[in-house]
Amino acid sequence: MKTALITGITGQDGAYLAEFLLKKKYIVHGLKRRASSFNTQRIDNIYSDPFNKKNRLTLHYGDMTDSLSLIELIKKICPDEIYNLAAMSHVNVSFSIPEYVANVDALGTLRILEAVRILRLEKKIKIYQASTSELYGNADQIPQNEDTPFKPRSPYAVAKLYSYWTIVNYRESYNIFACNGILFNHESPMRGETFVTRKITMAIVNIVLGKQEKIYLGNLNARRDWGHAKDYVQAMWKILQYKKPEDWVIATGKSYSIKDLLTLSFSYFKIDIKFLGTGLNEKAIVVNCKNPKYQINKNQVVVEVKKRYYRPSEVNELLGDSSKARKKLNWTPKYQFKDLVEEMIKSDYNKLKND
Ligand code: NAP
Ligand code: G4F
Repeated sequence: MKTALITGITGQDGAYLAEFLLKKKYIVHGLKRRASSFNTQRIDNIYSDPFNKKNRLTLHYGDMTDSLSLIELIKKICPDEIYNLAAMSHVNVSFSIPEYVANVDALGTLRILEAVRILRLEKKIKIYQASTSELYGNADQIPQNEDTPFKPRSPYAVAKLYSYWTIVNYRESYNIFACNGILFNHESPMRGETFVTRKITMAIVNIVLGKQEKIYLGNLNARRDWGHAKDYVQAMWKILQYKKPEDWVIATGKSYSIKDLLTLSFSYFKIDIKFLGTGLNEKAIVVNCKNPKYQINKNQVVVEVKKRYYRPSEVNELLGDSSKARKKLNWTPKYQFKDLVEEMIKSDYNKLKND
């Protein structure tokens, strides 16, 4: 039985990855930070009593800003694999708390690598680092692959760039099996509620349920390569099973705009929308609602743009070329964009209809 440590186990990816590894018969340890209210909802379905002898999932308090807890934990567990997923992962929020983001998203990775080195576990532990397509910023090259130069555009992306190169440096300097997964956006019903996909699926459900009139958004013209988190955690595992440590782009190879996402999401409820205006004056109105069950009026404004959701510097388009992973890891995403959006809407509908 292999043992894995997942930092960020309470997040979207951590929850899917823990479930995936438990199915592969791993013993799974997760680092969770202390919060004043429960932060383990995403893993409730796989959590069992720690005193149950068959239990293979254990949570430990710790924090990416606290070297001592990381060293102590890695020493105690001595895992075969570490998946470093913990991060302050919201790009827009990173402009408000850049120093904290550097501490967690950049130095946090250094702390993990140093813990492994100090404990002389370089030969035993493989490390996966949650790198990101945000590293590319407004890249000159579309699509982006492992050779595309990085041009980070936010404190989040700059911190992740530090982590990216620290992983490469420790691999080259100390021969640690350390890899970057450069993952493009991936979503799911467990996506955080302030990321644009989930913000939109929840708001549209609330609009058709008559609980909300419209949704306020930022840049509607940004494009992202959206995949399903379930497909992407499988790639993380495959990256650590490959014969040598390398860096990998994981993406679907298709990009859509925020407007595409809105149009598709409304169409799930048989509502047609139309966009009017530009920039901060852009909005979407209903042109047709084919389902009489919903109290939606023709010409109702359902989307408005607000400056507060614009970023000081935006990444306009991300589109990934994951040919390397498809060829060498035999990884291909199973989910199509439409299926992903439908799954998120259905899940939100079931959650919100009785609220
Ligand atoms: P997420 O849902 O925001 O989860 C982040 C996790 O990190 C949560 O468990 C969070 O704990 C934990 N965390 C934050 N600060 C911490 C700290 N100081 N100490 C310990 N734990 C801390 O993010 P995700 O979508 O699962 O993404 C996982 C990783 O992949 C992140 O590093 C993200 O930057 C990266 N990434 C994500 C995507 C994507 O599209 N999802 C794409 C590329 C890369 P709480 O639950 O207590 O908040
Ligand atoms: O959903 P988002 O906040 O995700 P973003 O910024 O692409 O970052 C996510 O993916 C990265 C991988 O590329 C991860 F590294 C990162 O951790 C995170 O998971 O925004 C997507 C796009 C942006 O262009 C944003 O400007 O949607 C645009 N947008 C427009 N209105 C909005 C909104 N984003 C948010 N969150 N909220 C809005 O109201």
